[in-house]
Amino acid sequence: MLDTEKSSHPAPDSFVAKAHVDAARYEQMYQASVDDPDAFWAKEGKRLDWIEPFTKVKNANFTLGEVSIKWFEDGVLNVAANCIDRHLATRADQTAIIWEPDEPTDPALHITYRELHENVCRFANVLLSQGVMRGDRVVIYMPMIPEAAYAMLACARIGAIHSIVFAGFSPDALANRINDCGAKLVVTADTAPRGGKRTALKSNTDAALLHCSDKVRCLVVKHTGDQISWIDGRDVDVKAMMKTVAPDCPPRPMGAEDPLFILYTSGSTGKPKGVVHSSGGYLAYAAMTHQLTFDYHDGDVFWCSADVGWVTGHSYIVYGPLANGATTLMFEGVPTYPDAGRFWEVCAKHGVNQFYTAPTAIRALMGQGSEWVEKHDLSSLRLLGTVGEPINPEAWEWYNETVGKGRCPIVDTWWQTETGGHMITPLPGAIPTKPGSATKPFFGVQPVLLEPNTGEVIDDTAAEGVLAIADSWPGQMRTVWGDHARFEETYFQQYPGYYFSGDGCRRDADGYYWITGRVDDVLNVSGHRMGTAEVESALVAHKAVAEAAVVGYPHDVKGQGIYAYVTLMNNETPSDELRKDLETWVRTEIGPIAKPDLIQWAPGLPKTRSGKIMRRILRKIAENDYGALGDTSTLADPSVVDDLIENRMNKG
Ligand code: 6R9
Repeated sequence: MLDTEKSSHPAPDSFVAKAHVDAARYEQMYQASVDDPDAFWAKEGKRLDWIEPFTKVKNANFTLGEVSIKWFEDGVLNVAANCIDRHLATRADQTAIIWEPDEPTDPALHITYRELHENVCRFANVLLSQGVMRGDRVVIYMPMIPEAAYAMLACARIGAIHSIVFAGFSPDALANRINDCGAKLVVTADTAPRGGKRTALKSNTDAALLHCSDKVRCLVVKHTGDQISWIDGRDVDVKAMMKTVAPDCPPRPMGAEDPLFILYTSGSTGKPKGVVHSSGGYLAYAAMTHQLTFDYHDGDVFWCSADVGWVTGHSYIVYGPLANGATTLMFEGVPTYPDAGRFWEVCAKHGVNQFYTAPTAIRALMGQGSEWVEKHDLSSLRLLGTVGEPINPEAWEWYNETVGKGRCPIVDTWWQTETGGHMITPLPGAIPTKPGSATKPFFGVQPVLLEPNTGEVIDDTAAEGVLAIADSWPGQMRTVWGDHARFEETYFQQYPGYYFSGDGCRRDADGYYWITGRVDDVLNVSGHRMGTAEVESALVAHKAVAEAAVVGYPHDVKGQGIYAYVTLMNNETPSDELRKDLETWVRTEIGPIAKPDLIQWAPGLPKTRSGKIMRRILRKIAENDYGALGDTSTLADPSVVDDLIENRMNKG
């Protein structure tokens, strides 16, 4: 076992010499950012081009009942113009997006800023022709293809609010999101190739739209040419139409606080929340974190392997990099297709300088052996990053040694859909890393550890508690779409005066932060967030199921696996067939990422006398940790616990 707290990895001197921020500058800038946030962010806000400059900087109130977050509120800008137009004078012929297709034998695309401009303008004109107006919502359900970025930026250009739904979600999940945000239009593609398989996006969209207003239009990108059904008057062939509309479309002036996008994410209760992000503050924060966390310099090739369906793809494939005039790589495929060397082949092929991925991918590839990495020339790599979940020291060491050859700093970035950008992360030239620690706060971020029960701030440097943030930062979410009360309840109620992250955290004697995982009923499966309540409600919607309780358990590759305890209806009998049926059922209700890894038949669930399921106990059983079951005396029927232990799924 490594003593990770003591294992400190400073960046090589040659890296520090060129870095945007070194140790002294980090200390000085961090202090300035918390001493006088208005002055600090007034300067950083000027990273963007403003149509009307802002005169106000920060205006935030975390008081329950009055929660309001505004940044640069009287400024006027356009996000697409910041990501494209302002670069045309100096870098029109520079590649903005490198697109790497699923099949390595298909040609990659290099899209210049000039081409990006024309494609986004044409896409925007298609949206306008379909009656999409400022403030309207557009749902994007797309493969990882350039048109996904065009669609996002086209919305931003005309002031429409996009909401991307990850292409792995089911028609039901898609319909719920279309309806929740009242989208006027859905952008999709015929099919999405991934790892040599195809997801039928158009037919999923057809199925979803059966549950939506018949006014919702459907723009279809014919990407693979696979056969699809077509409804005249509702469906529009985007590529064909892009050829007929004008190649220019003026960017619409937008208020800094106008919503840029909505992104649905899971919480501990209820249906997924529509997290709303702003235009000005979000973009300034995404741009700044992209430049400083990854130490991005002009001419570098940056690759974030996330999907644009997640916040990581929004901030670090599209908005952050493009606002900085970067070259950003977009990959359609998966790490293991056609073989476990694909990531490294792509890094070598395109001369990637900064590579950003999830611990689950690193673990999966580590399991395939180092020879897949060693086949490829990774000398272009200068920095590696991780996001989405805690990284275990073994995976960290492998990433560091085998991929980074010990010379690439690893930035372990802690942040959330809600935070818009990195919150706790090493700045690579400034902060020596420790395997498994997200290290120190980004500028303007004031983390505090709270005692979970009393909510008191823990002042000791070395401490453990729940992680909250004491003041606002520009990338913070502004509200839950259509439900501001839910925003306040979820993030500001339990610990008054703070933004509550939902994560547990330890701080070591050096002031480094170590995220220990969620303290609520949110699962993190392969870096994907999921509420236990969502999986449970999918299970109980099955006719054979009376009751279900879902918990996470440690999984070697996924970080957490989904463990479902299922109580069947009286007239049903457990069988392998039924188990398979339930797995398929959850896949169709939510999507493949929500499929339970283990289903245990539970004649009864441990409940308190008031009928509350004691998840703490179920978690311990799933973790194989019976010694720590704790007090079971408050259970209505303690004997159910013995039965559950007896019939546990992943024994040994
Ligand atoms: C960006 C993103 C957020 C949750 C978060 C935490 C976990 C993210 C992490 C991490 C440990 C890191 N998380 N980054 N845990 N170390 N570097 O992942 O957003 O999908 O909203 O998930 O992911 O539990 O609360 P999102």
